[in-house]
Amino acid sequence: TQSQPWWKGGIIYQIYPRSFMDSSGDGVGDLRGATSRLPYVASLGVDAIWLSPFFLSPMKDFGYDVSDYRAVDPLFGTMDDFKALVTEAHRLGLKVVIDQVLSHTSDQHPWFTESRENRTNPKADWFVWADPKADGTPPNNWLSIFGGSAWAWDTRRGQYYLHNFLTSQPDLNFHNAEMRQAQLDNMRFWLDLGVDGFRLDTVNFYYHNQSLADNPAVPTGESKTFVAKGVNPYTYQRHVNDLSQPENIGFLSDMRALMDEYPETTLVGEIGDDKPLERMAEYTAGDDRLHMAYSFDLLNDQFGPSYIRDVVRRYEEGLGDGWPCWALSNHDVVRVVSRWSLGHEDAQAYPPILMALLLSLRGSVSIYQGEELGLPEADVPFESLQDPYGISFWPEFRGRDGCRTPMIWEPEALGGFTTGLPWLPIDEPHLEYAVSVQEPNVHSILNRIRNLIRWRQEQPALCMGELELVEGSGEILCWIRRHSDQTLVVAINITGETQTMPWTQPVKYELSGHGFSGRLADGQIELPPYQAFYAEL
Ligand code: TEU
Repeated sequence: TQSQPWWKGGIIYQIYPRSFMDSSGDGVGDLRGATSRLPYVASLGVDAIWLSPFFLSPMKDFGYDVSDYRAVDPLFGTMDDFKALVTEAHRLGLKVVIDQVLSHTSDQHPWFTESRENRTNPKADWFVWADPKADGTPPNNWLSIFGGSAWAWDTRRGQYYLHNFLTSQPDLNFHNAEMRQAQLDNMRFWLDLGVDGFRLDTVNFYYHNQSLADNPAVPTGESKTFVAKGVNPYTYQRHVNDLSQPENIGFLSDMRALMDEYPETTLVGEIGDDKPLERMAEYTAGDDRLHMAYSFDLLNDQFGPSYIRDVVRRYEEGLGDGWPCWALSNHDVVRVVSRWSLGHEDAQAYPPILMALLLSLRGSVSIYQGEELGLPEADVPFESLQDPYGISFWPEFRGRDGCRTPMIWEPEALGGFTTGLPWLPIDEPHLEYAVSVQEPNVHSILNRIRNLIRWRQEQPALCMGELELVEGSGEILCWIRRHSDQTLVVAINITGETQTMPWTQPVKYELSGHGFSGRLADGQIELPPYQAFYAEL
């Protein structure tokens, strides 16, 4: 097998530290807790972990509002706890990717405290400040992703500041070179501590258009796509001038130059954009930008064979030499088995076939904690909501707490997650999915998925091969993956009915060991509900 960097085709397991494992009994997960569960993560056969933010933060957006880029929040532990986590991960053969929320800070960050003081201080230009219009209203029509104007009034400076998310997340001004250097220095701090990569939060939001021109409206007729379940229903403008400015590419190159000083490291950018694929291709082109672009195309509400086939086709045609990182779940969206549900799926069989789909795509893969257990979305009542995004938009949009409830280790009231009062309620229907319940059962979702991951890691064509769509496959998702050491065909049935498709090409042999029961007979691939078929060509 040709040697490839670990991240290319690698599998990353996302840990949301607040909800993974609590070692201190305060009801909030922490780094020591996470470290204690790393052997479990390693047992899944994944290559790396991605840790959502654990930095000092007032936690208005649960860590995506950073007030010190180089400090561990006491809620999560100490710097020594972080070092111990990295050591243990590396001992277990796991790479460590951490979040970097460089686009905005918390309003409690000392940079912002200084910047808002007056218009002449040394950090006056580190954030995006603008005068009101003549009538006192905000400088333009830009909207916050979390609702309302993207501008907040600051009385002391007598100016508005930009915030793409909460008002407590002021947007940094990337047109300021000193600030950019400070962020690169912050990244170097973590690289020197041995981290293997960064997940770059909202990487396309870094620069804004300095002309402060209004954003164009979404054409009527298209706006309904924004009202889909799970999406902020009040967004009615395209984000043209507040994100993805041409200058961004220069900063991607600066970050890449830094990473290139640290061999075997990676940058994966989160790119939520009006033109996602175009942006992903642009951001990962060549060897001097990002290594990977995190794909949102399987994180929305659309699903089903024809939608997924269309996504695969668009990526093959549009990504060029760029490299995607796929995910079906994360800490921002409804858990996939619920989001992609018609209401009658087989709760045992659906999660493994969705994992088979994810692991058959060309690219790297990110799995979200609990996805390997088949967890559905938790039902969090309004009184227990924590996410400000959900509190603002309830009930049209219920926010992100339903995918952030604690991991379930034991089938007990507190899920084996904590001994205290959990920060979000343990979802009772989740208890039967507990790790300790699934471990001893070879047919459990967890064991089927673990087996599948381990099997996939041994198929070079699935890890890094090219992809060619097979036409005429009906409701079956079918493609050929080709690598110098292996060519294989994969056929996947994510529906609840038996599906067949013609197959006339000769196969060398059918592959086994993946746990699925599709078969080839009489010139047809036959797939019972939620089954897959793999053969070497
Ligand atoms: O998410 C960015 C985010 O909200 C996108 O999913 C957004 O919906 C998309 O870009 C719109 O086009 C990240 C974090 O994952 C999230 O938890 C944070 O709240 C957010 O950034 C702000 O830091």
